[in-house]
Amino acid sequence: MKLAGVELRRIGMPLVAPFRTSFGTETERDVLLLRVVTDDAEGWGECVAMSDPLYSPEYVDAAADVLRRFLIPALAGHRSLDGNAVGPALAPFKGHRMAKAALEMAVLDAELRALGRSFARELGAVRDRVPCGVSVGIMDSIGELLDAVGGYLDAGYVRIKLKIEPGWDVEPVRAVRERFGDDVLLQVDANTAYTQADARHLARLDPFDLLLIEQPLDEENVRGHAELAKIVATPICLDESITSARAAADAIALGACQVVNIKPGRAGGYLEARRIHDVCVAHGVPVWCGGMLETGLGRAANVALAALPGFVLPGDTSASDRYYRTDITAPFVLENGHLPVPTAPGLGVTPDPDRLDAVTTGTEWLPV
Ligand code: OSB
Ligand code: MG
Repeated sequence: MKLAGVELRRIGMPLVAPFRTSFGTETERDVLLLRVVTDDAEGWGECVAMSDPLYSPEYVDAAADVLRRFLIPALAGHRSLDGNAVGPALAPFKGHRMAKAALEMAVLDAELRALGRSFARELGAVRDRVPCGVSVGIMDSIGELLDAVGGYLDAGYVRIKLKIEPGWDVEPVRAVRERFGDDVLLQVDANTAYTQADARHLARLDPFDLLLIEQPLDEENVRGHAELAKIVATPICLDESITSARAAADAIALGACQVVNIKPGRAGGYLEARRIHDVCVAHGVPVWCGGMLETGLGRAANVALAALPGFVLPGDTSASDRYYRTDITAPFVLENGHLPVPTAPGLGVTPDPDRLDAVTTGTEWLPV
């Protein structure tokens, strides 16, 4: 394929309810979409960077800037562009993995649409539907939390993840266990809100039989997680720290994680996400697919990834209506706690033009 140009499109998607984590509260998802145009086909990419650099160093304005100034121009001269060629072409530029991932996703989508092959088939999916969990934000009260969790369990979600932070950890976990019982698959996510000095406190979660505790410590404190794992019996799962297959290999070798959350955006793309999966499978480390409040585009690709054999735990691949009243694609709807893996070429979904226009806050055409 030869690249003709890329459209950057910024959209604002109001969330059905505010989503509070230890790093902030989100009420509207500010998303950068990419539409790559080649001589063969068009493809869509979704950048998972958030408005502010609070989860990761990336943020939407920076992603748009690095794409415009460096990443898209780097693909300009390429005579035989395909998904596999994007990573090496962008490798000279340090970091900016979410921006790179979005561009690779869009090129891969164009390539696969041209070939008539799905993301699932390309990545190596072995399932046609995936079990889904849901990530539940920090609430103002335990009562509100129990109402939210009850609603998600009624909707069929097979696993609950509670966001935690100092002051909102043992009590909400205890309350959910007391109300909904010991059979609910339950885990927590701290988004780096604790330090190693909190080890004894985090061990107080052990009696609640959690599947895992996700990223309690700073992204760069991999060794700290290995130390924590000696004190806390609940399995440690890393999210923010796992920025590549190499980072996964190092964290596993150090004993810093017993489980890995795989997010393609954080790792620079779906192809690197698959390599993380492969490293984890080779080490017997279970993985699950994380989420970044994606629209139907990113969700389609995540669901395809989650259908790979090493994804043995339910992911944060929730249905469209957990996030948005109206998605930009045909909505993903939960069926018995599962989402179907798209089978049509490429992502298998396309944005609805009217819906897209209704949420667009800006577009920019970048010819190459
Ligand atoms: O840490 O997993 C996280 C959302 C935004 C940024 C980071 C995280 C999350 C979630 C929600 O937990 C996952 C989802 O439902 O998309
Ligand atoms: Mg997380």
